[in-house]
Amino acid sequence: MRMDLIFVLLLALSSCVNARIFYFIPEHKNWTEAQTYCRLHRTDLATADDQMDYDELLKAIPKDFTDYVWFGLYRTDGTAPWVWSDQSKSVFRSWGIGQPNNSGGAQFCVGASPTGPWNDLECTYQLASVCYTDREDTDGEGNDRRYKAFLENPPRWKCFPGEDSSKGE
Ligand SMILES: *[C@@H]1O[C@H](CO)[C@@H](O)[C@H](O)[C@H]1NC(C)=O
Ligand SMILES: *[C@@H]1O[C@H](CO)[C@@H](O)[C@H](O)[C@H]1NC(C)=O
Ligand SMILES: [Ca+2]
Repeated sequence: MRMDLIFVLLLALSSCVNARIFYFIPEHKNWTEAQTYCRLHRTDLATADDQMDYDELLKAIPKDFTDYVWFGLYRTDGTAPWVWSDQSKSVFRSWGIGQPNNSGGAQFCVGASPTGPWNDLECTYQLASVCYTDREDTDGEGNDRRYKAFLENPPRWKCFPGEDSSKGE
């Protein structure tokens, strides 16, 4: 195989790795308490890089659960940008229709509906939450990660769950 092609393949593999394991925390906490808990027991409140990552996050929520859950997105006031608890640069967003609406002027933390859409909420709400750990922390072997493959018809990249030959960083 040509070297440049191998390079492209490796890049694609690493960009497709699901680097996180998500954990549902059922105890109701305000956003700050949830953040403290996640930083103490896991890595941080959950970050999602893309839809596939977010789908994994949602899978951590029990099937019968219907309330919003806290994850890592928040802002410090009504005009500040939305940022992630772990300082991730992720631009992935999943706002529900009409959200964020900063209803009442103090909705600086984001709740994820178990069906996917986000709503900005008061950080004082007591909700369940989702934490994450870096997969590398628990699985140095690179097993059970996603891999990306090029499909020819139609030509496209597609991510698959399963074994991944790259070790990731
Ligand atoms: C803001 O969104 C909430 C939740 O969806 C909704 O109940 C509320 O009516 C909205 N408030 C305003 C002012 O649009
Ligand atoms: C969360 O709860 C703690 C402990 O009761 C409190 O000190 C803190 O101010 C609360 N934070 C928010 C954002 O509600
Ligand atoms: Ca709202």
